[in-house]
Amino acid sequence: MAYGTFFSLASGKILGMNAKIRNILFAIITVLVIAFLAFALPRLLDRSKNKMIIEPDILSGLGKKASYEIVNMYPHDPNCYTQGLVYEDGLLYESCGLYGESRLRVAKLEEGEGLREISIHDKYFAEGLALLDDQLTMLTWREGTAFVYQKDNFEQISTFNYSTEGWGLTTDGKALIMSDGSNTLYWMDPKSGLVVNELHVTLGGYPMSQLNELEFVNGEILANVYLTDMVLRIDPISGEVLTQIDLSGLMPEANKAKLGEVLNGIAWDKEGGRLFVTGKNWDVLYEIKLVPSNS
Ligand SMILES: [Ca+2]
Repeated sequence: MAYGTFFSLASGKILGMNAKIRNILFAIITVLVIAFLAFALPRLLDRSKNKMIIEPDILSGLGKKASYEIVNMYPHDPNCYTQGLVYEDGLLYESCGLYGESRLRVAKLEEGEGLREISIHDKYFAEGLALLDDQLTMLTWREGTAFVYQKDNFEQISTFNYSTEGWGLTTDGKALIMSDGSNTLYWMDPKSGLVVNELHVTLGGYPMSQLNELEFVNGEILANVYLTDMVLRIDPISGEVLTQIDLSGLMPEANKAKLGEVLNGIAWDKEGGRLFVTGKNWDVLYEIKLVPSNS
């Protein structure tokens, strides 16, 4: 039986409608099917395609303590007081802090030279940065304002407010995850900034504070501990520190004498399985591999 015949018989019998109404109904359903095929289906397929990315697992098997091996070194803007660092498609997006010097920039990984840069108003101290759905969200330190920019042209789309200090920022692909210098991480709605969950980070039952720049890797969270060479691997459900990663030895000589020019900035290439780290005003950005450590 042809679909049209079936539709006519079924709708006529069940709904008891005349031919005109049936034709209108048929037209509406046809339009809805076409609309679904044109708009919804490609998005569903695209989502399933994104889910097909197999993120290389670089964290399992590390144990309680880990160290690193340098895989590659790339140039980094020594004038950038790095606060947020994100990698996507060969590009590094970075927020640089300090009052009067804050900037948002993007550079090719291999070149370090800025492809695009915008200055942030003098009254703001730029902080953490996250990339979600082609939008960059950038925190500010004590100003309680987050700025949302279009990834491609740095056009400002919106702002939202939050009540704590703003330190690090990353995303699990749905929510933004923020640090504020304490041992608490905040899951926030990316549009409103409303806190939807809080996680208290502990090591052996003790709070681990000074959590700074963040990166969501393999379903877990990596966090710089401010003023140290330590990166913590954090269980996003329990808040427990799974691994203490010692990155001492990466800081360039030129930065050692300057207070505050510490390790800060973690970025993850989830397709290539590459982990990048740098520091405030460092002239180098490292690709590193994490290795178990007994010391
Ligand atoms: Ca990051």
